[in-house]
Amino acid sequence: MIDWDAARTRFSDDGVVFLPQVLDSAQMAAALEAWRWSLAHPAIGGKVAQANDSTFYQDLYNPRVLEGYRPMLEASPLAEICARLWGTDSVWFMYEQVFLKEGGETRRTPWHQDGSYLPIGGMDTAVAWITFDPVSAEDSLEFVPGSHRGTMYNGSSFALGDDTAPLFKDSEAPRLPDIEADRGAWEIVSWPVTPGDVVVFDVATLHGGAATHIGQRRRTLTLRFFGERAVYAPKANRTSLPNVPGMGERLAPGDPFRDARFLQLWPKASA
Ligand SMILES: O=C(O)CCC(=O)C(=O)O
Repeated sequence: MIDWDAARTRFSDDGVVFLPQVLDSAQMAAALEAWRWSLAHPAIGGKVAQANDSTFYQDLYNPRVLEGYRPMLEASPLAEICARLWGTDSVWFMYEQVFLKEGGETRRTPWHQDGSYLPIGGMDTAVAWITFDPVSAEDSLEFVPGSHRGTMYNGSSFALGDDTAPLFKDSEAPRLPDIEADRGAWEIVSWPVTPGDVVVFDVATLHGGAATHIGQRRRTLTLRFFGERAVYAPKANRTSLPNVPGMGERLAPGDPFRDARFLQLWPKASA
Protein backbone atom coordinates (compact mmCIF):
# COMPACT_ATOMS: atom_id res chain seq x y z
CA MET A 1 0.00 0.00 0.00
CA ILE A 2 1.34 3.40 -0.91
CA ASP A 3 1.15 6.22 1.63
CA TRP A 4 0.01 8.92 -0.79
CA ASP A 5 0.53 11.80 1.62
CA ALA A 6 4.16 10.74 2.05
CA ALA A 7 4.52 10.21 -1.72
CA ARG A 8 3.15 13.71 -2.44
CA THR A 9 5.60 15.25 0.04
CA ARG A 10 8.50 13.25 -1.42
CA PHE A 11 7.60 14.28 -4.97
CA SER A 12 7.27 17.92 -3.95
CA ASP A 13 10.53 18.00 -1.95
CA ASP A 14 12.73 15.79 -4.14
CA GLY A 15 11.15 16.11 -7.56
CA VAL A 16 11.16 12.30 -7.81
CA VAL A 17 9.35 9.43 -6.12
CA PHE A 18 9.57 5.64 -6.44
CA LEU A 19 6.16 3.94 -6.55
CA PRO A 20 6.40 0.15 -6.12
CA GLN A 21 3.94 -2.07 -8.03
CA VAL A 22 1.40 0.55 -9.09
CA LEU A 23 0.81 -1.11 -12.50
CA ASP A 24 -0.68 -4.61 -12.57
CA SER A 25 0.20 -7.21 -15.20
CA ALA A 26 -2.65 -6.18 -17.54
CA GLN A 27 -1.62 -2.53 -17.32
CA MET A 28 2.01 -3.46 -17.98
CA ALA A 29 0.93 -5.56 -20.98
CA ALA A 30 -1.03 -2.57 -22.36
CA ALA A 31 1.97 -0.30 -21.81
CA LEU A 32 4.22 -2.79 -23.64
CA GLU A 33 1.75 -2.86 -26.54
CA ALA A 34 2.00 0.94 -26.70
CA TRP A 35 5.82 0.72 -26.63
CA ARG A 36 5.68 -1.77 -29.53
CA TRP A 37 3.32 0.55 -31.44
CA SER A 38 5.96 3.29 -31.18
CA LEU A 39 8.66 1.00 -32.53
CA ALA A 40 6.40 0.08 -35.45
CA HIS A 41 5.44 3.73 -36.11
CA PRO A 42 8.59 5.83 -35.69
CA ALA A 43 8.13 9.58 -35.53
CA ILE A 44 11.54 11.21 -35.24
CA GLY A 45 13.16 8.06 -33.86
CA GLY A 46 16.79 7.28 -34.18
CA LYS A 47 19.87 5.88 -32.55
CA VAL A 48 21.84 7.85 -30.00
CA ALA A 49 25.58 7.86 -30.76
CA GLN A 50 27.45 4.96 -29.13
CA ALA A 51 31.12 4.20 -28.64
CA ASN A 52 30.52 0.66 -29.96
CA ASP A 53 27.92 -1.09 -32.09
CA SER A 54 25.40 -1.53 -29.25
CA THR A 55 21.91 -0.08 -29.68
CA PHE A 56 20.52 2.95 -27.87
CA TYR A 57 17.32 3.73 -29.78
CA GLN A 58 14.77 6.31 -28.80
CA ASP A 59 11.65 7.83 -30.31
CA LEU A 60 9.25 10.50 -29.08
CA TYR A 61 6.73 13.21 -29.98
CA ASN A 62 4.61 11.07 -32.30
CA PRO A 63 1.74 13.32 -33.48
CA ARG A 64 -0.38 10.15 -33.97
CA VAL A 65 0.44 8.79 -30.53
CA LEU A 66 -3.17 8.52 -29.39
CA GLU A 67 -3.86 5.96 -32.13
CA GLY A 68 -1.57 3.59 -30.29
CA TYR A 69 -1.82 4.85 -26.72
CA ARG A 70 -5.31 6.17 -25.99
CA PRO A 71 -7.00 3.04 -24.53
CA MET A 72 -3.91 2.27 -22.47
CA LEU A 73 -3.75 5.84 -21.12
CA GLU A 74 -7.45 5.95 -20.30
CA ALA A 75 -7.34 2.63 -18.43
CA SER A 76 -4.06 3.39 -16.66
CA PRO A 77 -3.95 4.58 -13.04
CA LEU A 78 -1.12 6.98 -13.95
CA ALA A 79 -3.32 10.06 -14.44
CA GLU A 80 -4.91 9.59 -11.03
CA ILE A 81 -1.44 9.03 -9.58
CA CYS A 82 -0.30 12.39 -11.03
CA ALA A 83 -3.36 14.10 -9.52
CA ARG A 84 -2.52 12.57 -6.13
CA LEU A 85 1.15 13.59 -6.35
CA TRP A 86 0.29 17.17 -7.36
CA GLY A 87 -2.75 17.46 -5.06
CA THR A 88 -4.81 18.89 -7.94
CA ASP A 89 -7.73 17.75 -10.05
CA SER A 90 -6.72 17.95 -13.72
CA VAL A 91 -4.20 15.86 -15.69
CA TRP A 92 -3.38 16.01 -19.39
CA PHE A 93 -1.14 13.69 -21.40
CA MET A 94 1.79 15.56 -22.99
CA TYR A 95 3.80 13.00 -24.98
CA GLU A 96 5.52 9.63 -25.00
CA GLN A 97 9.13 8.47 -25.31
CA VAL A 98 10.43 4.96 -25.91
CA PHE A 99 13.92 3.61 -25.31
CA LEU A 100 15.59 0.39 -26.39
CA LYS A 101 19.08 -0.40 -25.17
CA GLU A 102 20.70 -3.71 -26.06
CA GLY A 103 23.53 -5.46 -27.84
CA GLY A 104 26.48 -4.75 -25.56
CA GLU A 105 27.73 -2.06 -23.21
CA THR A 106 25.46 0.86 -23.96
CA ARG A 107 26.35 4.36 -23.05
CA ARG A 108 24.80 5.98 -19.98
CA THR A 109 21.97 8.37 -20.70
CA PRO A 110 23.73 11.73 -20.12
CA TRP A 111 22.55 13.80 -17.13
CA HIS A 112 19.89 16.27 -18.23
CA GLN A 113 16.56 17.87 -17.37
CA ASP A 114 13.63 17.14 -19.68
CA GLY A 115 12.40 20.69 -19.06
CA SER A 116 15.38 22.11 -20.99
CA TYR A 117 13.84 20.69 -24.16
CA LEU A 118 10.24 21.64 -23.42
CA PRO A 119 8.28 24.93 -23.51
CA ILE A 120 6.82 24.20 -20.09
CA GLY A 121 7.51 25.45 -16.59
CA GLY A 122 5.75 26.01 -13.28
CA MET A 123 4.34 23.17 -11.22
CA ASP A 124 2.43 19.96 -11.97
CA THR A 125 4.60 18.14 -14.47
CA ALA A 126 5.37 14.43 -14.28
CA VAL A 127 7.44 11.91 -16.18
CA ALA A 128 6.46 8.29 -15.48
CA TRP A 129 9.44 5.99 -16.14
CA ILE A 130 8.29 2.43 -16.81
CA THR A 131 10.70 -0.39 -17.54
CA PHE A 132 9.64 -3.75 -19.00
CA ASP A 133 12.94 -5.35 -18.00
CA PRO A 134 14.14 -5.35 -14.38
CA VAL A 135 17.10 -3.13 -13.54
CA SER A 136 19.36 -2.97 -10.49
CA ALA A 137 19.85 0.31 -8.61
CA GLU A 138 23.30 0.62 -10.26
CA ASP A 139 21.83 0.34 -13.76
CA SER A 140 18.68 2.32 -13.06
CA LEU A 141 17.82 5.91 -13.86
CA GLU A 142 19.53 8.19 -11.33
CA PHE A 143 18.31 11.51 -9.95
CA VAL A 144 19.60 14.53 -8.05
CA PRO A 145 16.84 15.07 -5.47
CA GLY A 146 15.73 18.69 -5.09
CA SER A 147 17.28 19.74 -8.41
CA HIS A 148 13.82 20.59 -9.78
CA ARG A 149 13.93 23.70 -7.59
CA GLY A 150 17.36 24.79 -8.85
CA THR A 151 18.89 25.97 -12.12
CA MET A 152 17.36 25.02 -15.47
CA TYR A 153 20.45 24.16 -17.52
CA ASN A 154 20.94 24.00 -21.27
CA GLY A 155 20.03 20.64 -22.79
CA SER A 156 22.63 17.96 -23.47
CA SER A 157 23.22 17.31 -27.15
CA PHE A 158 24.14 13.71 -26.18
CA ALA A 159 27.43 14.24 -28.05
CA LEU A 160 29.71 11.22 -27.79
CA GLY A 161 32.57 11.94 -25.39
CA ASP A 162 31.02 15.14 -24.04
CA ASP A 163 27.81 14.55 -22.10
CA THR A 164 27.42 18.23 -21.16
CA ALA A 165 27.85 19.65 -24.69
CA PRO A 166 25.00 22.21 -24.94
CA LEU A 167 22.21 21.51 -27.40
CA PHE A 168 20.92 25.07 -27.72
CA LYS A 169 23.68 27.37 -28.99
CA ASP A 170 21.60 30.57 -28.68
CA SER A 171 20.43 29.89 -25.15
CA GLU A 172 21.55 31.79 -22.07
CA ALA A 173 20.88 28.73 -19.93
CA PRO A 174 24.13 27.54 -18.29
CA ARG A 175 25.93 24.42 -19.46
CA LEU A 176 25.05 21.26 -17.53
CA PRO A 177 27.42 20.45 -14.68
CA ASP A 178 29.66 17.41 -15.23
CA ILE A 179 28.03 15.28 -12.53
CA GLU A 180 29.80 12.08 -13.62
CA ALA A 181 33.20 13.72 -13.18
CA ASP A 182 32.40 14.64 -9.57
CA ARG A 183 29.71 12.25 -8.36
CA GLY A 184 30.76 12.59 -4.71
CA ALA A 185 29.77 16.25 -4.74
CA TRP A 186 26.16 15.42 -5.60
CA GLU A 187 23.40 13.64 -3.77
CA ILE A 188 22.30 10.92 -6.19
CA VAL A 189 19.40 8.49 -5.73
CA SER A 190 18.20 5.48 -7.71
CA TRP A 191 16.12 2.36 -7.10
CA PRO A 192 16.09 -1.20 -8.37
CA VAL A 193 13.02 -1.29 -10.61
CA THR A 194 10.96 -4.36 -11.48
CA PRO A 195 8.08 -4.40 -13.95
CA GLY A 196 5.03 -2.83 -12.28
CA ASP A 197 7.12 -0.25 -10.38
CA VAL A 198 7.07 3.31 -11.69
CA VAL A 199 9.50 6.16 -10.99
CA VAL A 200 7.78 9.54 -11.34
CA PHE A 201 9.77 12.76 -11.63
CA ASP A 202 9.29 16.45 -12.36
CA VAL A 203 10.46 17.62 -15.80
CA ALA A 204 12.97 19.91 -14.06
CA THR A 205 14.70 17.13 -12.06
CA LEU A 206 18.27 16.30 -13.13
CA HIS A 207 18.51 12.64 -14.13
CA GLY A 208 20.76 10.31 -16.10
CA GLY A 209 22.30 6.87 -16.06
CA ALA A 210 20.64 3.59 -16.84
CA ALA A 211 23.28 1.93 -19.01
CA THR A 212 22.92 -1.71 -20.05
CA HIS A 213 25.60 -4.39 -20.25
CA ILE A 214 26.49 -7.35 -22.45
CA GLY A 215 23.58 -9.82 -22.52
CA GLN A 216 21.07 -7.28 -21.22
CA ARG A 217 18.21 -5.54 -22.94
CA ARG A 218 16.18 -2.64 -21.55
CA ARG A 219 12.85 -1.58 -23.02
CA THR A 220 11.56 1.55 -21.34
CA LEU A 221 8.54 3.77 -21.83
CA THR A 222 8.26 7.25 -20.42
CA LEU A 223 4.90 9.01 -20.35
CA ARG A 224 4.78 12.75 -19.68
CA PHE A 225 1.85 14.57 -18.11
CA PHE A 226 1.01 18.10 -17.00
CA GLY A 227 -1.60 19.69 -14.78
CA GLU A 228 -3.31 22.90 -13.79
CA ARG A 229 -0.32 24.90 -12.57
CA ALA A 230 1.95 24.17 -15.52
CA VAL A 231 2.74 27.32 -17.52
CA TYR A 232 3.93 28.08 -21.01
CA ALA A 233 7.69 28.72 -20.75
CA PRO A 234 9.35 28.77 -24.20
CA LYS A 235 13.03 27.86 -24.30
CA ALA A 236 15.61 28.74 -26.93
CA ASN A 237 14.64 26.97 -30.17
CA ARG A 238 11.67 25.32 -28.45
CA THR A 239 8.52 27.41 -28.58
CA SER A 240 6.25 24.46 -29.11
CA LEU A 241 6.22 20.72 -28.74
CA PRO A 242 7.05 18.97 -32.02
CA ASN A 243 3.83 16.94 -31.70
CA VAL A 244 1.71 20.06 -31.02
CA PRO A 245 3.10 22.74 -33.36
CA GLY A 246 2.23 26.44 -33.19
CA MET A 247 1.76 26.81 -29.42
CA GLY A 248 3.88 29.96 -29.42
CA GLU A 249 1.46 31.70 -31.75
CA ARG A 250 -1.33 31.44 -29.16
CA LEU A 251 0.38 31.49 -25.80
CA ALA A 252 2.49 34.10 -24.02
CA PRO A 253 5.14 33.16 -21.45
CA GLY A 254 3.43 32.50 -18.12
CA ASP A 255 0.07 31.56 -19.63
CA PRO A 256 -1.43 28.28 -18.45
CA PHE A 257 0.09 25.47 -20.56
CA ARG A 258 -2.96 24.37 -22.55
CA ASP A 259 -3.91 23.20 -26.03
CA ALA A 260 -7.05 21.42 -27.15
CA ARG A 261 -4.87 18.77 -28.81
CA PHE A 262 -3.69 17.43 -25.43
CA LEU A 263 -5.86 14.57 -24.14
CA GLN A 264 -7.30 15.31 -20.70
CA LEU A 265 -7.17 12.11 -18.67
CA TRP A 266 -8.28 13.30 -15.26
CA PRO A 267 -10.92 13.78 -14.04
CA LYS A 268 -12.14 10.81 -16.05
CA ALA A 269 -14.73 11.73 -18.67
CA SER A 270 -18.11 10.35 -17.53
CA ALA A 271 -19.38 7.54 -19.73
O1 LIG B 1 15.67 5.46 -19.83
C1 LIG B 1 16.64 6.16 -20.09
O2 LIG B 1 17.75 5.72 -20.33
C2 LIG B 1 16.50 7.65 -20.10
C3 LIG B 1 15.19 8.14 -19.60
C4 LIG B 1 15.10 9.61 -19.64
O3 LIG B 1 16.07 10.31 -19.63
C5 LIG B 1 13.78 10.22 -19.69
O4 LIG B 1 12.79 9.50 -19.81
O5 LIG B 1 13.72 11.47 -19.64
